[in-house]
Order: sequence, then C-alpha cells, then structure tokens
Amino acid sequence: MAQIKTLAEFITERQHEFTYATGELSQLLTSFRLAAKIVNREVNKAGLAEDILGAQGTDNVQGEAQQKLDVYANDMFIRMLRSQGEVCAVASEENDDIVHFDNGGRYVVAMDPLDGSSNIDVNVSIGTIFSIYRRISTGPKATMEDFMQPGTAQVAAGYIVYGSSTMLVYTTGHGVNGFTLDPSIGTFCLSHPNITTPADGLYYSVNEGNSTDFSQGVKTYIENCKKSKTGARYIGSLVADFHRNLLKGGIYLYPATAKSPKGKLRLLYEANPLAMIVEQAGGSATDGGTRILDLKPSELHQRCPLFIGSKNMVEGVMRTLAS
Ligand code: FBP
Repeated sequence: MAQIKTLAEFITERQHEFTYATGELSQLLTSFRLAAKIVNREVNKAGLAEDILGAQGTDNVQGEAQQKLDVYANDMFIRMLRSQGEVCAVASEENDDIVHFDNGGRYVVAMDPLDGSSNIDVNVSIGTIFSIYRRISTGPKATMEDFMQPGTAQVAAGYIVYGSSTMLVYTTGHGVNGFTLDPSIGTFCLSHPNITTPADGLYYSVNEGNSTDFSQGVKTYIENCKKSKTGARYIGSLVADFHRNLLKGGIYLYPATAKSPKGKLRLLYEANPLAMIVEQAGGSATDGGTRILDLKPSELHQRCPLFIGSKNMVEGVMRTLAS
C-alpha cells in the first residue's frame, strides 16, 4: 500500500523551498489546516444544525448578504491566524477594513473565507481561498502598502474545497500539491502530488445568463467553444469550477457585465491566489488585457474580469478579445 504522507509532514519536508525562515510557512499553513477542519465540520452538518444555515441579516462591504457560515468561517480563520503569531494583519471579503493583530508577525493574508456562499443552503461545493504576502511596511502596524503588492509578490496561495471530499490545494511557487482530508483520522493526506493542468481543456465555465452583457469578443469565444463541442460546466462556486478545470483542463470566465462593469470577482483574495496556482500548474490567468499577477492593486476589495485555466484556452480568449 502506498505510503501516506500527511500535509504536516509534506510541509516540513519541503520547508527548504520556502524563501524565508524555516518553520514560518508550516506555522502559517497550520492555521489554515486547523481552521479548514473546523469549518469543514460545520459545513458537513449545516443541514442538521439549527443556527448555521441562512442569512446572517448583515451585508458585507460589497453589499452582499452575509450568510451565517460566511461569518462563522471568517471568525474561525481570523482566530486561527491570530493564534499562530506569524500573520500581523488580514484582509477578508467579510471585513470592510484590514484586521490588525498587533503581534509583530511578518506576513499578511488576504482571504475569501467562504466562496460560493450562495450555494451553502443547497449543498453545492463551496470553498475558502487564501493569499499570503511577506510584510513590506516597517511601522508598528501593517498598512495598505502590504496589501497593494502585485500577485507576483505572493509567497504562497491556496484554496480549500468543501465538496464530495474536502481538499486543500496550495503552492509556495514550487509546484502545486493537493491534500484530501481523511475524516477517519482527521488529517489532510497527500492525494494529488504535482498537479499540472492540461494545455487544452474539456470545459468552459461561464454564467451565460449574463451573455447579453458580454463584449462581442467574449460572445465569439463562447460560440467557438460550442462549435468545437467543448463541454459547458458552471457550478456558480468559483473554487469548485476552478478545481474541476485545474484537474481536467478548462477555462473559467467571469467577464465584465452591465451589473459588474469591472467584473465580479475580487483581485486580492479570488483572482490573485488562483492565478498563482494555475500558473504553477502550467495554466494562465488574465483580465482580458493584462496577466492577473501583474495587476497593481489599488483597493482592498477591487474587482477585475477573470479568464483563468488551460494555457491554450486563455490564449484563445485573448486572441478573440483582441480581434
Ligand atoms: P462569493 O460567494 O465569495 O461572493 O464569490 C463569488 C461567486 O459566488 C463565485 O464563487 C462564483 O463563481 C460567482 O460568484 C457566481 O456569480 P454569478 O451568480 O453571478 O454567476
């Protein structure tokens, strides 16, 4: 029987790859590992628990209704990150401003604690997305400057998908590896080593309900996909759609629409971390003009159009948009 390798063992083994001090990365990732298990437990029994499904009754800074599990997951990840001491500040989809920990930590984290939250109540896969940067400001507290670094400055990025099984997928810039939570031992185990994404894919993922708002270039690209019999798959949970396309090959598109003229997805904690992962797996990510990782952020919750996935498919979209 193949030897089981746990996430903790893998992190320790690969620590030498992490540019900065040993031990810091494992501490950092330990926070996500622990919080993921706790959030996973709540997600799995959400249908049974009285007080965890449905709306919280508050809106986040994006004007979206916060789900109770959004708030629960946000609190849990923030609590775990605060307790480890490596992270000094967090930017979260669920918090208007930077959350400071005043602990002298050398890293900052941008995160979407529960992505695809509109799918929570209907038992469809949801996820968590995170992006880690080294702090560059020098004062007593982290500043916007630490969060306005381009995606190329990420030291690590990852996501957790709460689906038929729960997986944590991450990169530190040395390839992409996936770990599945074994509920019988409560441990993430290496299940998908060295993930690479096919250059050409099987699927295109887009909310065609918005297609009347799409540019002619996007409409043409989607028509070309149909003509070439590329399969259509859209779950409406970015992490779930991205994960499928990463493993099988495909492209996820969220172009600008009338409702979201700058696109819907957030650069810091949705587009940047997934762009680092897809590039490490051999794929690409663009906003239709610029490589996502080269975009210079200017706001915590800024949005951007996103075209992400298999290399040749993203290049295909770029050609169609340019024509
Ligand atoms: P949040 O749930 O974190 O706000 O994420 C945005 C999201 O739900 C993505 O997961 C998903 O891909 C997209 O929005 C779905 O948008 P739409 O319903 O407009 O297709």
